[in-house]
Amino acid sequence: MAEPRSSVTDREPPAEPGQAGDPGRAGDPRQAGSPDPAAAIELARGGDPRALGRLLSLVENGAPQLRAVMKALASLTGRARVLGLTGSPGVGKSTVTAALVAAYRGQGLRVGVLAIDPTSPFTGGALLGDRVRMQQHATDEGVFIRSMASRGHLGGLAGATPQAVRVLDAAGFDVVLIETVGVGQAEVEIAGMADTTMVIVAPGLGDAIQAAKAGILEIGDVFVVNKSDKPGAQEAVRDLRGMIAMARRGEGDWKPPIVSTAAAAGEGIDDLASKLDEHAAWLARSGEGERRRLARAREEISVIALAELRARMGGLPGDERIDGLAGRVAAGELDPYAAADELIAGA
Ligand SMILES: Nc1nc2c(ncn2[C@@H]2O[C@H](COP(=O)(O)OP(=O)(O)O)[C@@H](O)[C@H]2O)c(=O)[nH]1
Ligand SMILES: [Mg+2]
Repeated sequence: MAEPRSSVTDREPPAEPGQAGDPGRAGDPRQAGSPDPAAAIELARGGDPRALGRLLSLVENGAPQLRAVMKALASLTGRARVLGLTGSPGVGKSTVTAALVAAYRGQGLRVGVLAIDPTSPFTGGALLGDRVRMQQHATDEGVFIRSMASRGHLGGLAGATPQAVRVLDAAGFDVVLIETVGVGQAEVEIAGMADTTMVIVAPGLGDAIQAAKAGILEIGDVFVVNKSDKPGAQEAVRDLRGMIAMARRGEGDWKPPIVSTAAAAGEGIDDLASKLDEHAAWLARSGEGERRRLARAREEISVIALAELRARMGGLPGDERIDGLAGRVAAGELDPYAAADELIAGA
């Protein structure tokens, strides 16, 4: 666990609960058009939530200034601990997130939260609910919460999320929590952006089984059976234990623990935090932490490169280059592989 950064204080009043994540503000030119990335970064590092919000809007929108911002941020990143939470809707991800925020704040750490819900990219009810639940932290200067939406050109949320993490990391947040809905491949990818991924299930609903089906069993470093105050919690733990035991593991591999929580009552959160610490220690000891960081950097590069290539190639109907090639392919004058080569070569 990193040292608390008590020297970093917020000079500005904290954001309103709905303010930071309100996509409506992102389209405001006064908000998005940050003229001086260096100044915005400096303000963000000083804890100014509005400066942070502006930088994250640049990320979400895939704005042209992003390039300069990321260049300026690069040397400031690599410090934050990134923790992912995933699981089916309603299992208690936001509640666990809020409880972890409280636990880390208790340790004097600054905590950033990215709430990602691809199923409701704009102002969905779920996001609003999350904000209300997070309200206890809304007046805390050491906490910054953002609901992420992707309207950008950076490969969607898979592209935008690591850049948002970079912004929070560079702004001096010790811990970044990423909440994602575990319902598909994109969410599995997003979970792969964390140092440690928590897979959360709840009793009943056959959630443990669903987790296995969705393939999120493999990505869990720590499993959480939340709502342990409800009937069926022990069965869920047992089911999970059976499924985890079936996974092939080598000598020295991490054995994912199962933690029971009743997050709404704050129960089991200290235990969860200590399991997260154990995993962090294992990441450092085994070299897996470094391996994951490299894998993440590789993924970031290829997502950006592919998005850039796509933008340069055109490739959309109405684009002259592809339309010309399409005519020749349709007429049988050119094969599609040769046409693709030509398109890439001209990019
Ligand atoms: N009984 C019980 N309810 C909980 C617990 N944690 C969360 N909930 C409730 O479950 C519902 C969904 O929680 P939420 O955190 O929004 O789930 P998410 O969709 O996974 O983010 C809310 O009504 C919470 O109050 C818990 O530990 N016990
Ligand atoms: Mg939630």
